[in-house]
Amino acid sequence: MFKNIEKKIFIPTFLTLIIFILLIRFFPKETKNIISYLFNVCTEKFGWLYLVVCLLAFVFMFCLTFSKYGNVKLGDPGEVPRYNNMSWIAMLFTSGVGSSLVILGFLEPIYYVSSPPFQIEPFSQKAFEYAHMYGQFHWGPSAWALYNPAIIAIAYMLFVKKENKLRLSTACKCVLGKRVDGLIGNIIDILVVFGVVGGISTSLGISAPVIADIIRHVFKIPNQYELIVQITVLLIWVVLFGSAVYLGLDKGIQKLSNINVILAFGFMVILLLVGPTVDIFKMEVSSIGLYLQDFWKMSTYADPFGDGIFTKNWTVFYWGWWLAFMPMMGMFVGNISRGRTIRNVMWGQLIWGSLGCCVSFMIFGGYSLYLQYTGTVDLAFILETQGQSAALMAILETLPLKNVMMVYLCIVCFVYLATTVDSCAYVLAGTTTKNLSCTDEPARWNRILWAILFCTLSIGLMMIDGLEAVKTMSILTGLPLIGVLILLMVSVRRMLINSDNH
Ligand code: NM2
Repeated sequence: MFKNIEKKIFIPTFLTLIIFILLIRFFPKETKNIISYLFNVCTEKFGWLYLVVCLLAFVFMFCLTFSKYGNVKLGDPGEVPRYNNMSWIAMLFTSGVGSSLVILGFLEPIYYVSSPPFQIEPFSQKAFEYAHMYGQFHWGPSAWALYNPAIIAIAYMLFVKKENKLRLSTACKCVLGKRVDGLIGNIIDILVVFGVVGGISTSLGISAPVIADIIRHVFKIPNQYELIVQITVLLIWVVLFGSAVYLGLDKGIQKLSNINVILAFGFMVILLLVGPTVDIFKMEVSSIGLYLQDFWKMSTYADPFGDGIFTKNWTVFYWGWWLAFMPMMGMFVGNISRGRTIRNVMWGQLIWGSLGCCVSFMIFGGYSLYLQYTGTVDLAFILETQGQSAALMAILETLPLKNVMMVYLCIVCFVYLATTVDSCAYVLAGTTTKNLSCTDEPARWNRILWAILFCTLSIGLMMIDGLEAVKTMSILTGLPLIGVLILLMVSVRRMLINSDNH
């Protein structure tokens, strides 16, 4: 059973995570302090770097798609794409985003309106305008661009160079040469594992408590069962995800992704129709203008003369989170993109990924800002005094058939996160398996083991409580991946230039 395991990667990462979980369990206070210290160091000292690298990836993507290399096929000449467009888009979208899109889609604009960027007066008209738009920036094209170098590098290695390993280190081969098989390659893969675990535990840490609270509310389960319900939620996730694993990539993840898109779309349409439809459209039109006008300003807002709180808490956190997801998305989307051209993958990713997020923020954010603006519910106050779950429930309480809508929202979140957890575990198992070809699937026990591990980690993080700890997981694991991303960009460039000479 363990014969095919890459021990050099599996053992150090697995042990570190177990130690970390034990630390959280037995020294919660001390661990929380260390996490808080790390959050400050990363955001204070390196915040600017996250901004630069994100912009770099964005520019890189444009240069590449508009160059002649955009036509390069990630596969054999004449090969048709392995998945049809609909399924491909559904898979790339649902693996890249999870339930946080729904939860933060509703709540993030409320955080922004009470503490806006650019020294804007809280709750002013301008604050509302920016609040509706800013989430779309954090989930928009520049963020999706962070995934591209990894996707292209992996797909090129797998389907053009016919490399037999589903690993991020392999994708850096053009720069590192033989060294990818040595220590440097191992370090890259270890960083990948930490990144994936960090990214997904942020998602679980944000979503699980909120969903558990909604379930408790709908089914009137008393407060003292809070932790039990949270753990049950995580366990159901593992089961749901486990069955998709059992069915494999084609039957499992593909089907679940399609269901995911339909459910999420249905939820948005209902909200748009029962909500203030015209106001939501007005907000969106204004947000698009504001986005285009302020794109460069937002991308470079390091806030050197201010306290930098907005940047640290949001933009840097987000770029860290997207970076942490980068290896997973690179390997996963790279693997499902066989037979497509570079331009097709890049635009597909950018347009459909950003569009999906943008529509979610337009509707969810628009609805909650409307409630706040018209004074129907003081969400900002509820969010500050009672937390995310209470604020989300206050939003859902305003809907017709509120209990049905709450259950519907929970189902959407479940499926959203199951597809993400699923792809993460797939990638982790791939990274920790020896000689895995792109047509093989990593062992099921390996994938389920990872899923159980990050659920345990999330339970730990929930116990030490606090959004900061949850956010730090991504910021911290995303930081070293900045180096990997730069390496990947250089690697893609070299790969393509070399292909010219052949
Ligand atoms: N992002 C923000 O739970 C989730 O929505 C995961 C992670 C895309 C890096 C999203």
